[in-house]
Amino acid sequence: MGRSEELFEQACRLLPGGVNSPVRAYRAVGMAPRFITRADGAYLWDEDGRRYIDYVCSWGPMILGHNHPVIREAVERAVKDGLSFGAPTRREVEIARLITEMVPHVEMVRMVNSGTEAVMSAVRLARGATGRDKIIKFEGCYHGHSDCLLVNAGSSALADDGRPSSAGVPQDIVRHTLTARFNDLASVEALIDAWPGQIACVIVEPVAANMGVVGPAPGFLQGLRDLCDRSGALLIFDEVITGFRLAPGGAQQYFGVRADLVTFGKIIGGGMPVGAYCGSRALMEQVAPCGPVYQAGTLSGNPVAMAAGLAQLGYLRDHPDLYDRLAETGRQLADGLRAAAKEAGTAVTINQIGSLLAPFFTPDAVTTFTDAKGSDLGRYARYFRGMLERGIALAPAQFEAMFVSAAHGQMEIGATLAAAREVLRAL
Ligand code: KE4
Repeated sequence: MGRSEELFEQACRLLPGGVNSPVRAYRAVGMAPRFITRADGAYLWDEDGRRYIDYVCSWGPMILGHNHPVIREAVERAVKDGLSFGAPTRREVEIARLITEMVPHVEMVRMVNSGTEAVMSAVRLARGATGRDKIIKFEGCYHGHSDCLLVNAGSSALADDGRPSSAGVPQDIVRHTLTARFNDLASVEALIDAWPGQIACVIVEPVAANMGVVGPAPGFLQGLRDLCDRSGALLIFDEVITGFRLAPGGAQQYFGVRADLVTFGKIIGGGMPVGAYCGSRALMEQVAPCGPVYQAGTLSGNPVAMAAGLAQLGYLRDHPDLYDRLAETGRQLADGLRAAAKEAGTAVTINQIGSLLAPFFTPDAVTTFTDAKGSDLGRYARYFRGMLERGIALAPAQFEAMFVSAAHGQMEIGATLAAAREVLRAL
């Protein structure tokens, strides 16, 4: 038994499922998770000293690669001045200014500690600002684990029958959460027509990255914008994954569609626990202490976390050419995986947008959550295990994404595709 297995046995006695977040337990891929000791660039090392090329990238934050000196040095400097003050600091002003400079249509920012908190707060603000209770989300989209969003959620909170995706969420809470189908504007319009004047917001992952990766059909996002404008609902882009990943200005810039509220996480913390929700001054000034929508947090805007986030966002602002390089690496990976699958005679559909991609074991196009669910999940699990054995760490579940970082170079892409050719043949 390896050291990861030994640790996992101990962990299962102390932590639910042996982990602090369900997907890390590797249940979807039928093996004990690797316990990681350190990371650098595109690589992870586990407790048994094995090295992996990492395509989880901490589920998105590590867009520059692990242990980037610009971020590490910023954190080392910040730590020397103390960890937390519970008082406003200069860095919170600086990162808020930077976000408003990089992200279109954003005038004000509130920092929180996770994507879940950002989305929960943005939905509360939408309800407070409109005086309406109903919200529309999309089946297969995941927006963190706050009660009203654990309905038909994707990724590790999977459930797809309109009931809460979790025990402990009262039906009375989720009755205000209506579910439409991603890439199906008619399903949204039907809900808006069924509840005239009652929809507070439509919340969407502009690129659905919790059902694997599924991009918006042409016109879908603009269609949501138009439906919101016509109905008085607010459009919330949950950019916890796409924010600062698709472009410096995120999905609003990448797709040219304006959201009323935008939520961030992951990349804006540079690896530290940070989330944020942002929007116009008119909306954001309805948040306490200047408005009636309450939200608070002991460690929100934590100085060390802000230092990491500022360093990473500042680097992304100063190196906009990085996005073309990340997209090119994504394309190279996607094309290489398609070629490997063809050579192996294995039916695989690869969806790729910028530095986000996902394989689906199906011969068919995957443009909806139904399509994604129709792919061969068992084959994905075998593919995952084969790649892990060859030193490639992928998302340990089909309904997740592969994340590419600036540290993934030609050597890493070549090694990944070589491993994929072997594994796909053996499938
Ligand atoms: P956190 O609370 O995990 O920081 O963010 C929640 C969240 C919100 N919105 C979107 C679009 C997200 O993808 C997430 C979290 N993503 C998952 C990956 N599917 C995080 C990994 C995990 O749950 O351990």
